Amino acid sequence: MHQPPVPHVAQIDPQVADLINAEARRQFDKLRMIPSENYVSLAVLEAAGSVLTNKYSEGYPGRRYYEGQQCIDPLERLAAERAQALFGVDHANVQPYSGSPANLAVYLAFLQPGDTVMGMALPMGGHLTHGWAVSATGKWFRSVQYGVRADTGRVDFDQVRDLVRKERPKVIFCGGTAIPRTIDFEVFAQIAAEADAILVADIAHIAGLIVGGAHPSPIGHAPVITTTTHKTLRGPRGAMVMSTAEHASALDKAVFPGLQGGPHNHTTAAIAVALHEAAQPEFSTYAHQIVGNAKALAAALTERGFDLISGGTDNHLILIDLTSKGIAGKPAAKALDRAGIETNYNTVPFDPRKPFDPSGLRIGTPALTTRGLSQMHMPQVAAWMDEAISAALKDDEPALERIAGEVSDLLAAFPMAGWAPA
Ligand code: DSN
Repeated sequence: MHQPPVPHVAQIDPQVADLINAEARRQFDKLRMIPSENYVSLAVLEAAGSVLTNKYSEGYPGRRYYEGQQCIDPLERLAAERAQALFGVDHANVQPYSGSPANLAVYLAFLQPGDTVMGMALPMGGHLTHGWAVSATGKWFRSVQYGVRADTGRVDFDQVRDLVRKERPKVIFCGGTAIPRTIDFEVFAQIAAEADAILVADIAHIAGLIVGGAHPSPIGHAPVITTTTHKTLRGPRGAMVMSTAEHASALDKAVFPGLQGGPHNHTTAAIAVALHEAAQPEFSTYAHQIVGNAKALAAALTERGFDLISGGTDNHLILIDLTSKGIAGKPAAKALDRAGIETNYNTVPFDPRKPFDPSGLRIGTPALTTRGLSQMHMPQVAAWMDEAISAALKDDEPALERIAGEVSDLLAAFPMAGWAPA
């Protein structure tokens, strides 16, 4: 059953309780390999489920539009101070509801509609809010997009430099959602300086790796940093905007009252707990293990003939072009899910297929690392993935069922916060 148990939900609304318990069980049984997902601790779960959800707190500590902030003000200060200490930034705003609002706050703080913004194109590994055409950021701003080199799968800095010189963006985003390699914040900063552009590092995917010392930090290179709190950082669904002192006021005004109303105080509490956990020495072990697992998995997949974008990984994420395996990303992801392996289909750079039926598969190791799996398990994970994809090509459902059973048998030995036998 779900941990902490949900007896009151079960009594008042058994339909919802059944779904919560079933999801907890599903998370226990499956090899969860979506690189933006994780398992939070029981402490984070408890804080996120607390009575803090009852309270409105529009404004900032000491400057609220509602009374009764005796506990919320110190809580929000604590969360912000922990973020500042952990990341080494002057200022942290912990109120953004999630990553997209955090990035929108950057636009509101520094740009007028129609101004030029630059970011990595979504199919190249960027994010919708980095100026992709279907997003408000691509519709209401003049967006210039960069990508990766076809031969290396890595950021094309020649293209970035040329575009910056020609288009003079006011804001440049680096970072994204499907980048398997280290982000060179220093080079981005040098290029941004040529145009007096504000460099924004969106570290949503790698925040936990940065804190744990398993990825270089953007501090000193990017004056503005956005991140979600629920990926490698292993906190609740939420986000933060961090910056130098110079940009603090503009960003705060953009988050509230520019974009949002009352902060989600239960989330703020859970972020504070997650930041406390991330400050412990064992978090560094976890961060390095994520990368160790991803590298071991990438090597095992390569040995089995999988075509990895950029030839491997430096971080938590692996992007596979399945073309050489004779299957598209979507049917592969669906078959893998039936085999107990949860992934997401994804475009690959220069993908000739459509985003809803792309050539690639995006996988990662944060959740399975939290679960306790290590390098020694990665050849088996690669073997299951290979077998499941071969089974999908032959419509071999019994093979997928067999793999799902083997996956669940392995995971039974690795406890998770959030589910325990009844
Ligand atoms: N949805 C997130 C991810 O999966 O990477 C990005 O917004």
